[in-house]
Amino acid sequence: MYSDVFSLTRILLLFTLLLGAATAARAEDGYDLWLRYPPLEKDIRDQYRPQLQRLVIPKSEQSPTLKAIERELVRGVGGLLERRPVIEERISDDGFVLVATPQSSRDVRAQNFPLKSLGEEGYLIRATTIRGHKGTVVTANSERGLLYGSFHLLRLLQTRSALEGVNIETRPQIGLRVLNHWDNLDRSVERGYAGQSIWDWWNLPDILDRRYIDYARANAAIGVNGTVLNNVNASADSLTPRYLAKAAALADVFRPYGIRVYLSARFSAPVEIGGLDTADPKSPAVQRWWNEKAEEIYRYIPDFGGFLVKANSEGQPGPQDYGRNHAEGANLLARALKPHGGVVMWRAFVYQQDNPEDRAKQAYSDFVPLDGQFDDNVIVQVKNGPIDFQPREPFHPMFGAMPKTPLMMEFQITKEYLGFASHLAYLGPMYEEVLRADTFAAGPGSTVAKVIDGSLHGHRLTGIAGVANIGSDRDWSGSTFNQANWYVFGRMAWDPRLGAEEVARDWLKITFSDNPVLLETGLDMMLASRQAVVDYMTPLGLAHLMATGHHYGPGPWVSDLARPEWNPAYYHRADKYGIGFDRTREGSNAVAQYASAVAARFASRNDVGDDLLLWFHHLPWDHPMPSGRDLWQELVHRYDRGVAAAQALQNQWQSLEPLIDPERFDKTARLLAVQAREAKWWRDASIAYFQSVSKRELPRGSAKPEHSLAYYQQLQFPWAPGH
Ligand code: GCW
Repeated sequence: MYSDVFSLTRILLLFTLLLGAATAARAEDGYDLWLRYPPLEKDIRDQYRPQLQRLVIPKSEQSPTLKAIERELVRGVGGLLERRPVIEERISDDGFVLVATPQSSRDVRAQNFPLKSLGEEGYLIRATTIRGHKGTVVTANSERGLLYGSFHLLRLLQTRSALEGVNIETRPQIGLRVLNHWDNLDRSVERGYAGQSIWDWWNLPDILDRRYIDYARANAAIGVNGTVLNNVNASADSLTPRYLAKAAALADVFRPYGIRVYLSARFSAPVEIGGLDTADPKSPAVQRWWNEKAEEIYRYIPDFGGFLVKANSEGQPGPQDYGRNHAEGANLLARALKPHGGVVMWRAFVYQQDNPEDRAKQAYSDFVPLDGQFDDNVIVQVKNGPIDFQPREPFHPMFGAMPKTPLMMEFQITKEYLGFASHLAYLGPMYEEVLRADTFAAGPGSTVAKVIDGSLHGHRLTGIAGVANIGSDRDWSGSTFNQANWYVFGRMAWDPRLGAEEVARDWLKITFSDNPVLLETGLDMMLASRQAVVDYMTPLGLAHLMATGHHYGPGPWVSDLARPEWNPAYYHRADKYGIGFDRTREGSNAVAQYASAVAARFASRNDVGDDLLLWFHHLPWDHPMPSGRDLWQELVHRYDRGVAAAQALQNQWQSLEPLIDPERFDKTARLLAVQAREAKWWRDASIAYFQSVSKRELPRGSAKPEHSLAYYQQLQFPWAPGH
């Protein structure tokens, strides 16, 4: 079966290659992501051409990865330089690119490159002279390393970086770099705003869409090495033989690209598809069921990565249904996977119905006491902030607080709370803000990045997940700029110390061009965009003010839902006197979940900073702000500032029209118009509401909301996507 699928894949690849030739002539519809290889500017092409004339990739017949590398380099170099490199067996002249491990090439062996520290996935790209010939070597300890190195080489060309004297050594700082698809078996995508699921579950495994290969290429190019195919709100059917065969077909396509497949496992699967009457982790029958299930899965997918589990969260089943804790639940699955080398990614996104404790505190309360009780192939997956992917949250207090347990980061790439696919919000600055946040867990410098790359507490199992923004839309992510969020996730997963700006610059060059005006304006737009969204939706540390359920648009007035923490009013606590959630000792004392230096800063009105002020403090409307305004005026000011920023994005983009192809220009322009309109809607509705509570006059110069509060309150969006 194995080799069959491989030959199928091969046919598919050939097909892709043929189609690829046609793509070049096609309009710029965004399909190519960062795998765009249109001809570079002539002077740059002329510089590169002599350096990239021949490709030397010693390979064995069986290696699909090396074939993928060769195809990509031929396509990439051929496209960018408008000249196909010749394929050679051995270095014969100057201008070679040698892609080989020390095992596959005597020339590489002879150079004695320092590969030890590069691990299984790192690589080295170096300008060198071999037997008198000048060229470039891409080398690594494994073919996967060569794959990543080859994509990096292409990136050097795409960003017009010099090859002369090039000397790059890099390895990923985080082991598991995975996308989480919240994709359902009916092809709907929870919180998906870019069409349907790209997984055509119904027609798998017989029909293999060519998108699967392009998906794998795009991910390999940024170093993503795993994908969880199905929604964490999982159907147990994903674990039935019928669906395992489908997942296996995808795993076969992804394997040459270094991408492993994982599945979300429903905790109650032994009952639902196993015919048992319990899913209790202490039941021997349940344990046996999971052990056998794991064996079965590995028969389909020999390199299966493992399970992602959402348990006892928002109605999902879990160990607590049987009086067991999260560690007991996670270990049940971990023990089934252990003999096969799989891991369990156990989510910490939990909050309980009827638990009166501040929602921001509940995950910590549930998990931190379990530190040290998880098996060694369990990694706990923690969202970046303690509530839920809000435009801005403080870092999650669990980071740094469980030294004996590997913790992985969960970012959301899809913009559930940041304007869906239509708003431009480059998430690089948000990821950077979280990764660089100092937990002080082991003194100053204990950044979140160091927690998740394992260096702070000496963990070898490390990971980072991004909830994908990928769908069946032609441009994959619903807009060109949304692609940048997938891109920056991958780049920062490889190196969490990278800056958002640096990645944005690369992305702009690859996606559009290296025109200096375009770069400057594009960077400005991208770097300002997330703060703009914060300002017009949830300024000053406010959170969760979105409308109910679908989370589209403002709903700060909502206060009548069954569970308190579903209500925006629970989060902002605005009344006649003031606004904000008191999380100091006088309030919920959530600050105490942070290391003392951080707790002291968050607990201080003066030191916490404007960005998180109302997250941690309930303050009177006339509280004086550093700007000289009072809190009410500052709030209105932030909303105004957000609207102005959204308008600025629109104007800046207009100025780029001559520099951008019509198709991508036009779609982006239309989306930016939507954003500007919706920013104003957010601002007007929020101010109308907060004014009805605060009874304060609008500051001078600040426009009255366009409509009455009642108008905004009656708007309904029953068909909003992703819900
Ligand atoms: O952000 C919330 C979403 C839910 C999601 C949940 C989670 C998959 O609104 O749609 O469910 O978080 O992360 O589990």
